[in-house]
Amino acid sequence: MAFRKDFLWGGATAANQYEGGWNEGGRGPSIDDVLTGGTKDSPRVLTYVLPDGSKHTTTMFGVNNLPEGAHFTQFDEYLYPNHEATDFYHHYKEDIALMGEMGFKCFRLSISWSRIFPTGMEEQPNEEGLTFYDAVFDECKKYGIEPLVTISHYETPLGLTHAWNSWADRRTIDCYLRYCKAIFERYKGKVKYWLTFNEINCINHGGWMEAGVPSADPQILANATYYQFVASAKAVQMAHEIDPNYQVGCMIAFMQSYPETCNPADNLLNVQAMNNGSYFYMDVHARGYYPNYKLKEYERKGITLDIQPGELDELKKGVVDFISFSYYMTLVVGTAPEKETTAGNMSFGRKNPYLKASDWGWQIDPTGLRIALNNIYDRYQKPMFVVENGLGALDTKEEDGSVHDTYRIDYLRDHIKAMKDAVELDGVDLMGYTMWGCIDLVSASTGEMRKRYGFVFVDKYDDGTGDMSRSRKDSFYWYKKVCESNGEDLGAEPAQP
Ligand code: BGP
Repeated sequence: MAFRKDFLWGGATAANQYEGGWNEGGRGPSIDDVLTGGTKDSPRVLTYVLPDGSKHTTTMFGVNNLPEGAHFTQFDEYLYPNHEATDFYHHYKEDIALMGEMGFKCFRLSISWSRIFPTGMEEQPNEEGLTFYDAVFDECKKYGIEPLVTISHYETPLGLTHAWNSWADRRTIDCYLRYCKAIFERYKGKVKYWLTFNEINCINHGGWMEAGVPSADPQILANATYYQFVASAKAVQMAHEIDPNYQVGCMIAFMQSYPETCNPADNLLNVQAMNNGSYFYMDVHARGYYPNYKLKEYERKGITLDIQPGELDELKKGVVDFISFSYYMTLVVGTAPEKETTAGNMSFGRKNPYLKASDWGWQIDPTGLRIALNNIYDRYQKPMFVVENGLGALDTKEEDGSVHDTYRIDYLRDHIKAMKDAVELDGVDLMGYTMWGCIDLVSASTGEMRKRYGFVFVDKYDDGTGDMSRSRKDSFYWYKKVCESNGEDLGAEPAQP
């Protein structure tokens, strides 16, 4: 058998895209509650008012230099898909039962920070919020499902942004640690696996989504990143003190890229792209110090870090127990003038003529996953966890509720096969696999519902309609066999054209 006996097969979600119940149970607003819907061609926007009452919008990736006194809020004329999302808040029993039926060993979810600390700054947690996740974890236990909890998944409390631009200010470290203490103590014995920040490297594409920072200024974002590293390192130590069984990981959107040609200049560019895009973040989390290539870059750009006495030691003491990452596609970098570009997970790049792409332009590359697993394991020799992978696609629900998503099965089969080769033939240490968006949810980048990832279809549409009913797609039955056979039964390969 290729995979470990205790391999954690499952699915992944995030509260902001899945949970809904945005104004229930004492929850405060998060940075996603002021994000409208969008499409791949017309970006979602943030809505805010100025002190004179005038209404404004800005794109979330372009948000920078907002005028003084900007206050983010909802406008009646827009839909905010994350408010209701796909309503896990009221469907958690049904959804976890479906996960149990598929044979999940693991369910990755995030805790909504503003459900526990409504503005992020309270001294005491919101009991109603804590109780909700007690119920969720108890439900998981019924089915023998191990929760994997992301502490911060693109859902910083909006109160922190209004107070001091969130992670742009070091006071957020203490707020985050108060939140960690509340959940580490409360869920001791119920949760074992934690991730400190989702896709922390996505701060490279602007401060809003990852960190609630309304800025794209490199100096501000360098410190916001540093504060999160310090917070993560302290959280790792705190977790181990509260429960020595706790396993804490980092989470990076792994941007595997290739040089466009064998021109050494292209290869050098690729090394730099991999370092800046992904490895820098893994290096600090897994090794406990800033790599020289980043320190030199900061020196060249005149960027300074707000390092306080003792903090560099904290980074060393708080290295993570395992490395997790999301993997959807690969990119190409090159020095020659660009011919054709394509989209990717929070990224854009050159077109790879050897690969097909999804409906959203993400280049599908199972072999790239094997390469990524080898590269990461070689660099750190720590256990790895693929905590996101999947295909966002247009699904059609038939009248009888069925969804024939063979394209999704093909995508997942090929990626699981690549993981299997990395384990069996290359000997990497892999703990688990949680497929992204196991129950349909709102897309993070576009805010669309029609970009679906799930094994389970949720009757919810981009115009806000739908009765939220759940139905099993063909991939549901396929994944059940994968879980039951510990990855041995991947179903028949599709016939070659
Ligand atoms: C990752 C995020 C997820 C998720 C996924 C798919 O970047 O961690 O939150 O949404 O990508 O992306 P999208 O929803 O944009 O298709």
